[in-house]
Amino acid sequence: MKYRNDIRNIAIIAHVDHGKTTLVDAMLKQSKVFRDNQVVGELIMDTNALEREKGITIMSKNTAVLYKGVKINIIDTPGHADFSGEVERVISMADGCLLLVDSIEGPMPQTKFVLRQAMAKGLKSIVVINKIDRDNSRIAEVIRLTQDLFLELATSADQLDFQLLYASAREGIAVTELGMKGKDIFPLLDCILEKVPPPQIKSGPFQMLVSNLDYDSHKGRIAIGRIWRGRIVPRDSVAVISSDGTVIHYEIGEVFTYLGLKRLKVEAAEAGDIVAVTGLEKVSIGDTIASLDLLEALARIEIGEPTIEMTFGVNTSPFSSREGRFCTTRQLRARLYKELETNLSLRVQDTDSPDTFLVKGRGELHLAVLIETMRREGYEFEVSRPEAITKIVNGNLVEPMEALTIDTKGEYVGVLTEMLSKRQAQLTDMRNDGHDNIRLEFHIPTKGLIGFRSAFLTATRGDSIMNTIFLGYEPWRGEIVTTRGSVLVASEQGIAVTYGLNNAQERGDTFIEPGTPVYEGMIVGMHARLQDIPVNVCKEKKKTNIRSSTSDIAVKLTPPVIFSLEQAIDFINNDELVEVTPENIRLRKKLLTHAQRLRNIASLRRSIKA
Ligand SMILES: Nc1nc2c(ncn2[C@@H]2O[C@H](COP(=O)(O)OP(=O)(O)OP(=O)(O)O)[C@@H](O)[C@H]2O)c(=O)[nH]1
Ligand SMILES: [Mg+2]
Repeated sequence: MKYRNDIRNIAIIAHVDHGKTTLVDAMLKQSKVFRDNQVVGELIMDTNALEREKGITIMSKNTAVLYKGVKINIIDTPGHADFSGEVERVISMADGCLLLVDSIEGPMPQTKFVLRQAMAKGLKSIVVINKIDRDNSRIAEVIRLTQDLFLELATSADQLDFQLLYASAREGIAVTELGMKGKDIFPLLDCILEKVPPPQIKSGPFQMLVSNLDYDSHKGRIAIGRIWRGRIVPRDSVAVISSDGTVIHYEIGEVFTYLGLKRLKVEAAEAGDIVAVTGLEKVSIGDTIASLDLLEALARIEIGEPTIEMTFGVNTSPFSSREGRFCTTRQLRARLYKELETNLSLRVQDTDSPDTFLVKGRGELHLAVLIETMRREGYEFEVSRPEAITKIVNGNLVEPMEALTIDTKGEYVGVLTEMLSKRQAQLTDMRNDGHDNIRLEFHIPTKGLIGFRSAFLTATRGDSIMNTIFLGYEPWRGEIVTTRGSVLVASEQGIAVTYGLNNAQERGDTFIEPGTPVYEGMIVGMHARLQDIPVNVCKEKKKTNIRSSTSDIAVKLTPPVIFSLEQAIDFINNDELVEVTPENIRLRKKLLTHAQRLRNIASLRRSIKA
């Protein structure tokens, strides 16, 4: 077997926020891929608008640096569990991985998940203890926990032999020994050259696995992936082998490799490199592009299954088609099915109702990001409450289970355990570091996590962190009694006014400002009692001739509770919907009139009795 020493392919993997994208910044900046006066900023690879807003990576991306004459192809991956599919999608392009571990948090659930992925693909690991600049770092313990993790996951002795480095991605330094004074990131790059095996070159007819797709309005569809065998030049004749074995012939357009943030047009590329090629009109992630001389498909990319589902439907509210550019069933359907091309862990299904689609994802954030992206593109639609996906296995109903890790303070432990026990969680571990930092671990059905995040943030005043990871399916544990209170529902269509809202505020908290257009059935507030209350928020004060000196003093409303999209999805019950438009997020009852809702309750009661 031959190797090419001029390339290394690495994936950067870790738990969310452990500093992957910041480390890529340091590598890009110090390897001088930018002009000296170029302003590049931070988290350079997080190019997507939502990534920048949320401060997290959502999609895996490729870049490359040149160091000592070697091109290091780098794949930055997301660390949030909801985007695990992105790690699975790209990991097979790499020969080695940088596993980042935060010097305070230590290995977290997603650290384990991604390391397992890397080991399964036989990647060589380099462990980088990151954020060593932070006060209170507990490096010795973090190393011990990381070693434990390797012991737990390794399936062969050589997987236990990992190189250890220490870094501050933010300061752009890495050192091989603790206590050394770092000045740059080069020790890490040297380690990559030394420890990550160079890619093998298999000679023979061209063969490449497509791991990503991109689109360019001039060049059309761009297929990105690693060449496993042979070489490619522009205008080569190739075939795309798709999942069902269909073979389509194409002529390659252009061929690109990566350097920094650019794609460089090249005259040829060879096995071991990561390339982008144009000219393939129909190609999907997971397909093999092969030379016509040997039509051999590579193993397809395996992606874990989705765990939650919700419906996306055409907007049926009285305000439909006022704010969106794309509002029809046809447009919604086409957009959802198009998403499947790149969002591999997503599933879309038609339902009995032609206006409604069932969309399945890896978690609430996974679906919320899709909703937010579509709304910004101009789509208008309505979504239902997310539900855990249950299955029948050997005749038994099973449901997804997750491990929930919470880092909190002693004062919140009581309220958290109480909230979680109502959601069918079981405490599996509790550790106190002696400084009142407490880590709680729970085993919880996915259904118990729906709506939990907002309650958690409120209960701990934003002072704690929670993480979840999918464990597997277990027997169904029964319904969870909803813990949410009821809502205030607009009883009339019109414009909300201060007087009406003030009356509503005597019953509970309101969600809208005066001047907001409302329709009958729209949810305008919440309260703690059991039954929903219709309120007329458009009601004006009766005009009288007699001026009363006290009642005319301007009423001061309590500021409304405004939900983010994720909070809105978290909040609604099964008989409610979130209406999403480019301009607004409204909550509504599925049945808009009070009479319809009463009839529905009555018929539900009858069917329970029967
Ligand atoms: N103190 C300190 N903070 C760091 C360091 N590296 C990263 N951070 C901070 O940690 C936060 C998360 O960094 P990112 O680089 O976005 O983390 P990530 O692993 O790419 O996160 P995801 O892609 O969302 O999984 C940012 O606020 C960084 O500034 C470091 O070495 N020291
Ligand atoms: Mg990142």
